[in-house]
Amino acid sequence: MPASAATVYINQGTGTVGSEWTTTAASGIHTTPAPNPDYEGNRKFLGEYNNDTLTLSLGGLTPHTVATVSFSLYLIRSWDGNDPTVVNGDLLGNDTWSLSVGNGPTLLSTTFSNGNSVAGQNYDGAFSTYTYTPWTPCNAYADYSGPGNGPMTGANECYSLGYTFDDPNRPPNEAMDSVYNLSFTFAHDADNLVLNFSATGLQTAGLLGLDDESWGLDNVRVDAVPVPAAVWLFGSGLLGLIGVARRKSQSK
Ligand SMILES: [Ca+2]
Ligand SMILES: [Ca+2]
Repeated sequence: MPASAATVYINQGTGTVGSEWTTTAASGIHTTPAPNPDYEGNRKFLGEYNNDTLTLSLGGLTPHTVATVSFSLYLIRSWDGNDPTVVNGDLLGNDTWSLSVGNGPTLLSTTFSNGNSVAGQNYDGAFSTYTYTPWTPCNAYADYSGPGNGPMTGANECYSLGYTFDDPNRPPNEAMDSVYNLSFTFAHDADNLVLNFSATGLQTAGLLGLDDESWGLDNVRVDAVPVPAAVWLFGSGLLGLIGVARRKSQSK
């Protein structure tokens, strides 16, 4: 981000959920249960959500032409990516997470997998910001050779939040979560901004609901890049030159 970027919103997930957030589900601050000591300690975040939409509505933005939204996406338990398997009429895969701008573009709509040996995910890491140095790629199955990108491609953290899942075909109470630090910059000049964070295709109450597949947000930050003063100066200077040129041509 340029130095002139103005931070207009930060939510570290440490307080109550502000009125700028609306959601299709019960909203709250959750605390990670048993964090991996290799990472930071217990974290508070907005969640947990299932096939829900979480909307952030901001108003009164200063004049700007570009906005950036960045955040940590927590993917919890058994996200299946593109798994085509159907169990009891329920498709395991097509586990999709999306971000769109209200009355604007879809910034991301893609599938994620937290470790499914038969199907990968569509997310390829394009919007991940890697903050750890040196950054070690997370990959739930490093030798994954199936279609799509391997599970956890582009994740900043894996097995770090302390969530576990009991899959009858896997070791009991297996650690299963991932964190993606994502950032999107897009053209935007309205004085209000609506962002819709959502998921679709997740297993719901018919199976295990939130104990099966869920997600949350942390460290949400929106930056609106002000129209630089230099642009205004250049613009008025240009108008002045045009005025001079016009007067010169009229004096001929
Ligand atoms: Ca699952
Ligand atoms: Ca699923």
